[in-house]
Amino acid sequence: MIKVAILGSGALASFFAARLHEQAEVHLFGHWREQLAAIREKGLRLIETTGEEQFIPIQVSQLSRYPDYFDLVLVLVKSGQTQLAAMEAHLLLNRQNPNSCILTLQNGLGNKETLEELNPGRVYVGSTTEAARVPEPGTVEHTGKGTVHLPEGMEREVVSVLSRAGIEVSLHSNLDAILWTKLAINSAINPLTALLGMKNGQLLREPLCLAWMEGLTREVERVAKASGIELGDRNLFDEAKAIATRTAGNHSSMLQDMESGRVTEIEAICGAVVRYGQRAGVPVPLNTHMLEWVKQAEGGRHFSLKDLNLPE
Ligand code: KPL
Repeated sequence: MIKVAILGSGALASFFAARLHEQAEVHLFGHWREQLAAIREKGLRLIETTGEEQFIPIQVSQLSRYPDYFDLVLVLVKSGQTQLAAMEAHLLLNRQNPNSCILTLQNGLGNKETLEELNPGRVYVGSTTEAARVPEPGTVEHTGKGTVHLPEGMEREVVSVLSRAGIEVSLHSNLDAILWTKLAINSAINPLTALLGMKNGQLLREPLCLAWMEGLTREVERVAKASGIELGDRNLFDEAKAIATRTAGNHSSMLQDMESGRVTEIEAICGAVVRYGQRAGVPVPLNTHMLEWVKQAEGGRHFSLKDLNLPE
């Protein structure tokens, strides 16, 4: 049985642990004490999209007990914790197995590079549209069925274990297009929902929010093209609206972070657009505003629609 370490203890980490536990020897390594204590005590309560529930025994483990042990390290920590995850993955990965690898499915850009500094040649980056939330410690609710997008060269055993676990996997020759599309969707949905306390679908009913979503995605499109990313005929604004429609009732991950008082992933999302924009010489005023405002909101400032006038 393939040995899988999952780094993270939030919604997606818990969801993937629950899905994989029958197909792999799964260990969860995280830092969210209440969540880990609840899982240790009673198992993880999984609520499916159908409302069905079950308790799943998940092994919550300590890093020092499993050096050089795992064939796959799945990284699902918030992007601000990737540096720490790189060290943890370095410790846990079984380097005797030439096929052992690290897979990040985190939001934003830049995580692969951070993980690779300590683990060169072992890191794959993918993307997922699975959606989940933790309504209370010890419980994970699957709020939207999605896909795991992986590069074509991904280790076969990893593709196979995900598929056997009932997760839809899609392989891509041009994963960059997927990653930049997800970046555009995240930049269009996450900061607005986090600032305004809105569910994803509410954005579509506010003309001002739609104008922001259009402007934010157009900036990502321009930066991607200037950075040599082949987006084909994808319209990133349409993709963002489609995801907001499909996940209308959900709180975005950034709104969930804001509600729980956690640092958000704004640096890996709008921050990444700003950094790539500077490198490519493309101005991105809207992503720059969102980056600044979400940081202010993390510091306690409250926003409403009237604070979000579009810059000239
Ligand atoms: O990935 C997301 C998130 O909440 O982080 C979606 C659902 C796509 C919204 O941007």
